[in-house]
Amino acid sequence: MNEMITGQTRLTGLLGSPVAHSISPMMHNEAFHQLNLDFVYLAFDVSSDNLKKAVDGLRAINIRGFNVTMPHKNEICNYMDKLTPISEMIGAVNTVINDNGHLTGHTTDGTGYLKAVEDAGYHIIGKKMTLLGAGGSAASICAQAALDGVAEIDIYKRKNATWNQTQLLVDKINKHTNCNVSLYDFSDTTNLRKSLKESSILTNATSIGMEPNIENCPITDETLFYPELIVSDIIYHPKETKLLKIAKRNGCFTCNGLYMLLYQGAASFELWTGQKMPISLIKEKYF
Ligand code: SKM
Repeated sequence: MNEMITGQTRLTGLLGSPVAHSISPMMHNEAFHQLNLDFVYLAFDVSSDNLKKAVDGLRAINIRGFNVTMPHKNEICNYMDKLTPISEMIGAVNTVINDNGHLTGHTTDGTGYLKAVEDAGYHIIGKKMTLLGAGGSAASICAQAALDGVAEIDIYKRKNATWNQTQLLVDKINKHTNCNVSLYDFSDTTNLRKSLKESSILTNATSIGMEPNIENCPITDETLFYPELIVSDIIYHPKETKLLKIAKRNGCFTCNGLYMLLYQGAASFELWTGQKMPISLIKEKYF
C-alpha cells in the first residue's frame, strides 16, 4: 500500500458485483507504491440498480478513473461521454478515464487476453478459436483477436434475449476485419465438437465455474477435448477451474485468467497515470 494518503491522492477503483475476490486493488496499489505515485485503488461492490448513481458520484468527486467488472460492462456504456472505437463496436467497457468530468470508456480485456496467451507461449494468430460466452469480456476478446489476425472464431452462447444483439456484433466484426466469426447455440454439441476439432484454442469467457460455483463447468463431455488443444479460462478465482482440470486430464494445454487480469490492468494503469506498470515486479509478487 501507499505510505500515506494525502490531500492530493487521486482515486481509482473497481465497480462490479462481486468484487471482494479481486486482485486488482493489490496489483494497482503495489504499482502506485513502486512508482511513487500519489494514487489509490479501491474496490466497490455496486448493484445494477445503483450503477448510475455510483458513476454520477465518482464523476462529482473527480475520480481519476476506474475499472468495471461483471455484471456492468455493457450497462456502463450508457453513462460515458465518449467510447473508444472498439468499445463503441462491442458495446462494452472495462476501463474508464475521467478528464475533469469527461468520462471515456475503453476496453483492455481483449489486449490483456491476447498478451496473456502470447506470454504463456501459445501462438493463435492465423488459427481458429472457439469462444464460450458473449458478454463484455467475450466481446472484447473476440474483437481484439479478429483485429490481431485470428483467422476464425466460433462463438457459443445460450439462445436467449441477447442472441440478436450478439449476431449484430458478429456481423460488425466480420465487416471490419478479415476474421470469419460465426455464432452458435451453446446446446449444439454436435457443432461444438466440430468447432473444437478445428480450433487451436478454446476460450471460456463466461463466469461458469467461478467462486463460489466451482463445481460448475461449461463443457462436461470429456470426449470433446483432445490433446494439445489450448484451453483457457478468463476466470482467476479459483486459479484452476473445473474446466481447466478436465482439460488437463485430457492432455490439453491450459491457461487461467491471472495473466489476462495482469495485462488488462497494466493497460488501465497506463491510461490513468501515463506510466508503465512495473509488470515483472507485480507478476513476481502476486501472480
Ligand atoms: O476487466 C477486468 C476488470 O478490469 C478487473 C477485474 C477484477 O479485478 O477482477 C476483472 C475483469 O473484469
